[in-house]
Amino acid sequence: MHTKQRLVVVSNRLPYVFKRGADGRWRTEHGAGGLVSALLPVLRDRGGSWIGWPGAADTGPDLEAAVASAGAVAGFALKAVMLDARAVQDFYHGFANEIIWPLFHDLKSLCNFEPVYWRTYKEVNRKFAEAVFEDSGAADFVWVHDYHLMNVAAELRALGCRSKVGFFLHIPFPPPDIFFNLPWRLTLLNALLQYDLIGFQTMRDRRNFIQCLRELMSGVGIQGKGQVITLTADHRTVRVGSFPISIDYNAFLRQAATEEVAHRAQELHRLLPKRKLVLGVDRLDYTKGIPQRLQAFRTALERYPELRERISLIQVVVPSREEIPEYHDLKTRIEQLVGQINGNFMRPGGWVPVWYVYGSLSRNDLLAYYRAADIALITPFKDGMNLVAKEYCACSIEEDCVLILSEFAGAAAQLQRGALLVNPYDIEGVADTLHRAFTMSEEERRGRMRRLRRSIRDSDIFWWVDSFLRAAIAKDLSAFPQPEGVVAEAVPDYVPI
Ligand code: GDG
Repeated sequence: MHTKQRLVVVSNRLPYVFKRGADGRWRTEHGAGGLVSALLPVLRDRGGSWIGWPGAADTGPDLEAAVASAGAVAGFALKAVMLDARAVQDFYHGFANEIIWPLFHDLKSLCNFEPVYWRTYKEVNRKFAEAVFEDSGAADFVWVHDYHLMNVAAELRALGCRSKVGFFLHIPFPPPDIFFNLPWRLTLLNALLQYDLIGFQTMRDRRNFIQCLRELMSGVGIQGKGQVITLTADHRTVRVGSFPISIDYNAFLRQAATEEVAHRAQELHRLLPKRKLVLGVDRLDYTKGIPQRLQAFRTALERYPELRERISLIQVVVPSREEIPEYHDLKTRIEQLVGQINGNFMRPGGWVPVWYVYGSLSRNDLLAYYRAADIALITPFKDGMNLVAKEYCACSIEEDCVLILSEFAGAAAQLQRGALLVNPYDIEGVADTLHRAFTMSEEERRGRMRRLRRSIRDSDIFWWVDSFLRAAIAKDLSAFPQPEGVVAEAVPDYVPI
């Protein structure tokens, strides 16, 4: 994009959270997360706007005014797309979370292919497109985010929009045998091809997308190789790339080094003394593999008695979608397993094997857990990237700790040379890897963690924003290196016993 080309960011949620206070007035909170902190300076610098849903089904002119004044403070325009309760139900809870989320995470048995969800998805995407069209000119670059808004470019083209439009998918893209279950598969692929640039987290996601195109559509041409390639389909040229998202490494490092975080981390070691701390941090979600991780921890205690009293698992579960039966059942299952493990192994007045936290942590507390943990155990069945893995490494200032990571997290493609990769379904394999991490020499721990931190530092969130925006206009597509160590396919390096 030109140096000062206006940027229009479009995401399901605005970068601010709007809540009505007891006095009836709207309160505005800055949204957390790397994406928001990386894009705010770009928007302030180039000018532009952020379009999204303010997150409240309770609409009205006073909410629009609250959104506009939050934008005035932020230094760029904020524009709300208002959704009524039915749209939130059928588009957000329905199509996005009961169809695309499970399907794209390879869990098709959890999908509810309700036709009304698709109709509402199209309506809501049209509403977003209308807001973008009103707010942008042909010279602007429009950047649409994530699976809630895959149809926006198609709706924009139908309105006559000629801007360049890019799309980034934060979750995985499934292989053909999974994707083909979607009743609206062809329409959705055609809709994606209306973007000028499509970004995926990994080469694997990009390969899956291209295989779906090849198997469902005839005459898709592919030119180039490397991080960004060009597709020709139906007289359109579309760039497709893999851009592994990252974190604001320096901000995590700085905050982890504060007195406050160091003090809280020491406090954790004082409460759980003379043992190694293993950490899991996840939103309550069936893709995260939490019950299987607990089973692996139990298996490790059974197979390796020397770990007893010398290791504790801190499992933080952040509440999410609890009103949905699958999530409620998952929570019950996790709590049963924690109870069983503690019941079987706990010693009166002493060691607690699993320290379970159900709730959202403050950022300082989260960083204190990262700093205190000797081993991070991150075992999703499938994950677009997994930022917790990168944040853990950034906060591991002493560099004396181990990352155990699922081979099915997008982050594995970049971090496999420093992390211990595992198959999250292989309970005994994960247990053995936990033992390996526990007994690893200090030299190996430091060598691996240094390598991980270097790769994350060198390709942080600012690198990610810059490489996506450059890929939209670059003349020479061969000049897009992947972060250090990225491989097309991550493979575990443990040998099952
Ligand atoms: C998508 C994809 C992809 C977690 N617990 C607390 C807390 N967190 C923060 C972490 C981290 C974020 O939440 C979770 O990051 P994930 O990477 O797991 O991603 P999601 O936002 O769920 O979703 C994912 C990502 O998009 C980016 O493209 O990596 O694969 O699913 O930043 O720090 N923060 C606080 N308290 C907590 O208790 N303050």
